Parts: sequence; C-alpha cells; structure tokens
Amino acid sequence: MTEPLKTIDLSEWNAALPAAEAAAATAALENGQVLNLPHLAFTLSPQERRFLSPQWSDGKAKNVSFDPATQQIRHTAAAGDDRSALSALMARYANAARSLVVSVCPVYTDELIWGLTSFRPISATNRETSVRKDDMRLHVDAFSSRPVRGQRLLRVFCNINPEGVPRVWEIGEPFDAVAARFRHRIPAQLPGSAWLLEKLHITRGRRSAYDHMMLGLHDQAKLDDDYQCTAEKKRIEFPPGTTWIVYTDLVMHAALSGQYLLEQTFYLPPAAMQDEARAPLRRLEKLCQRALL
Ligand SMILES: O=C(O)CCC(=O)C(=O)O
Ligand SMILES: [Fe+2]
Repeated sequence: MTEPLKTIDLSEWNAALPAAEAAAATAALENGQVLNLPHLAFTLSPQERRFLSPQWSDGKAKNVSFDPATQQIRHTAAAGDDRSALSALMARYANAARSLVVSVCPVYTDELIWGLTSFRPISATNRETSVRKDDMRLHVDAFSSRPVRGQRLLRVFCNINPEGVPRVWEIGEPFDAVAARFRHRIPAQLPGSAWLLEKLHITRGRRSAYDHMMLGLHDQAKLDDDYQCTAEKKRIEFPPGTTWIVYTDLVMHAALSGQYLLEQTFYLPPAAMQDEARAPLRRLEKLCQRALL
C-alpha cells in the first residue's frame, strides 16, 4: 500500500507555496494521496464557539449546509442572529478553503467550481441507519442526486473539535483495484432511466454512464460486508487543528469517529488537472474500453 498521507507544514490559509512544491502537492492529490496539514487550524472567535454543539443541527440531515454561490444556509435549527452568525462562519470557511486550494493547486484556480460547505456538529459514529448512507463504511464519493459527468470532487476538511477529539478515518486500497473488483457487479443502467430520473427531479441534470458507474462502485463497496472487514486499509487520526484535502471520488475512505468538522466541496473538470489521465473518468474509460460521457 502506498503512503496514504502527504504532509505539508502550512499554517496559513493563503500561503504562497513555491511552484515546485505546489506541483508536487497537486500531483500527490491527483495520485490519490491525502494532503495532510497538521498545523492549519480554522479559528473560531469566542462568540462563534457556541456553535460547537449538536443543537444547531436540524436533527434530520447529517450536516448543516451552506451554498457559497447563493449564501443560503440549510438544515440548521439556528434562527435570527444565530443563523446569520453561523452563515458568516461557514462563508469564511468556504473562502479559506478556496484560498488554500489556490495556494496548493494554483493550476486549478480558474476552473474551480463551488460546491457546498458543510458543518457536522453530530458525532460521526452511528449517524446513519442505511448501509448506502453509512460513511463508516469504505467508499468513494458519488452523489446520487447531483450528476457530475466526470467532474472531480475535491474536498477540504478541518477538524474544529474543542476537546481534543480526533477525526478518525480509514483509507482503503487504490481506486483502480476497487474499480476492477466491483465493476462487474454494477447493474446495467436501464435505457431511459437517466432521462426519467431527471424528469422526476430525482437528479439535478442527466445521470451519465460515468455517474452510474461511480454510484455503483460506491454502493457495491458499502454493501459488501466481507470486503468491509477484510479490505486493505489504514487508520488515520486527524487531531483538532488539522486540515486535509482529498479527492474523495478517487480515495477510498471511511469516517469512523469524531465530532465538529467543517468541509468544503469543489468540482473540477478533469481537463483542469495537471494530469487528466489520473481522473476516475479516464481510469474507468481505460478499464472499460469505452467512453462514459
Ligand atoms: O464526516 C467525515 O469525516 C467524512 C464523511 C465522508 O465520507 C464524506 O464526507 O465524504
Ligand atoms: Fe465520503
């Protein structure tokens, strides 16, 4: 197993990285390493520390979400001034995460697309009941309602736990091994089904063959109890004050425990990568010998 983490000693969200270091960090990410920043904390003001409580969840969704594109916050019980203050905190995190990605991966700058910001005030352990939604099981990310048509999922996580509790993850085997193992178990995409899902507003946009395959890998891995027990994996602890960047569509991961996390998602067209051949889209097309878009 290759080393799952590449550690960088940054302590500022908008640090200028020498070009060679940035290129090496970007290559590591594209190759499936997690970029670990153990000295990059996201500081809450004394007034903001009140948000470190499960009470701000709406009790249904696993995270409070914020959309940097529209500045809308959802899935929170916060109202009035609390709601504005929590939105401001999440907007600040979104901007910090973007600065960081631009520092570490300057080649992505003009192509980064905002995804959602999320705040997870609920413990990561036992927060979901269905197997498909259980992020304690190893998986690559694929969003069932939001087709990406090959765009990458680049995510920036930060543990903001105030009591020293680490976020504990497992990192699994390389993507190509996962794809080779599970691709034959993925049910065929039925003709007309992508059209229907879009028509019924179950998906936002048309689900491509690529999206179908990624969802299939996500589901088949999670549903396989034997695989979950026996798969090669490495346990990683991210202490509070740690930030990490990872292509979650490429890296097999599971969140075992922890509480109070901020996360920012970015979408990126494969053509914006340093090496497009590293994209899951291109890896799967090579494996299947056919176009998936
Ligand atoms: O909550 C976490 O630590 C990560 C959960 C997960 O699998 C994800 O956000 O993709
Ligand atoms: Fe995930």
